[in-house]
Amino acid sequence: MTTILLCSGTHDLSRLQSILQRIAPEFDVRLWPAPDLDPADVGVAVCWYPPPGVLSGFPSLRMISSLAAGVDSILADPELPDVPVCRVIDPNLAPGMAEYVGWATLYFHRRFDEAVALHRLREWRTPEQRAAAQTRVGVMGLGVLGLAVANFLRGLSFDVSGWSRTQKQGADMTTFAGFDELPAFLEDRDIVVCLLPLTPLTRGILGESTFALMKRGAALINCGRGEHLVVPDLIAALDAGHLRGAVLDVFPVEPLAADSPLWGDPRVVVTPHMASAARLEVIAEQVVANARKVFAGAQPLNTVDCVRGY
Ligand code: NDP
Ligand code: OXD
Repeated sequence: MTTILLCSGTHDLSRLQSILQRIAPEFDVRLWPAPDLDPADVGVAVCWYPPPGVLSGFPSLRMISSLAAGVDSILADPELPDVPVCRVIDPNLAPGMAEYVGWATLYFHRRFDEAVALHRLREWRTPEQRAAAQTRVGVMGLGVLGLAVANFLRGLSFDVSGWSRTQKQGADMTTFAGFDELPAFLEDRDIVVCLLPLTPLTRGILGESTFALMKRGAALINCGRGEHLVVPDLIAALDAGHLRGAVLDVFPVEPLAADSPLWGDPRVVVTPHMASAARLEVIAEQVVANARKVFAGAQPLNTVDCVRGY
């Protein structure tokens, strides 16, 4: 019997194991590490932060699946086997992300950050208010999530533009592409949202040089990956008054370390990687559908380009 191996160095995947066992009895579903497992039986690996090198130990592997939208933790493995790598696209992920970014955008646009600071001081003063159409939001990454977020914000009347790697035709909003157009994209944005995948080109993109391109008083929302952000550069930009504040959902090490300066910084909102998540049932259904395809000789769905990194 072919084994589907669930492999994470950071998360307990036993609930996903139960669902997979129930819906795909033709597979043996195991949790890594499984010392009694014959490595040659493993045909599919479902991963979230797999320890580097582990996947290269399975000679019959036919497919690797992320259990989420992002695949960065899989592609980071220097010994990654040369098999298709897939991701999960839960149709509810984009609406969830739109809610989260919608909230964070309103937080800055309606100046709740200022209102909360005034509350702490017991000071009754109305922060400046303006119409949504006067607040310019820039969305970095116009993929499944970035486009959904951009459209949601446009529905709230914000002035939205987007930035991606390749040119977008017919996006019905102003778009920019590539690093050459990053300055023009950023220069007038009041709020910048990062929904990029983590790749060699995007690692550290939220750092000093990008902040220098942002207008004074702009705010940052990062829902991509923690490694997009250079924390000391953010703190320096906040201290200099260049950036106004940040809502951060993702961190290079999660949970965020207890001694991180971000916890106590009143200009920063820290949330525990909660912006949006695929449901276990959807993950299980998509993994099984893809595993069945692969063993029937067909191409799996939602594969990523391992060279491009997303
Ligand atoms: P997609 O792969 O659908 O889209 C990625 C977008 O980023 C594309 O528009 C792509 O451009 C753009 N992009 C990639 N590289 C570059 C670059 N070098 N310069 C400019 N643009 C670039 O990803 P999703 O929308 O599905 O997800 C994005 C990320 O969101 C995930 O990788 C994950 O890290 C994060 N995420 C976070 C969650 C959370 O709860 N915080 C939940 C789910 C995902 P192009 O269109 O030209 O290819
Ligand atoms: C994802 C995530 O990549 O939850 O789906 O971060």
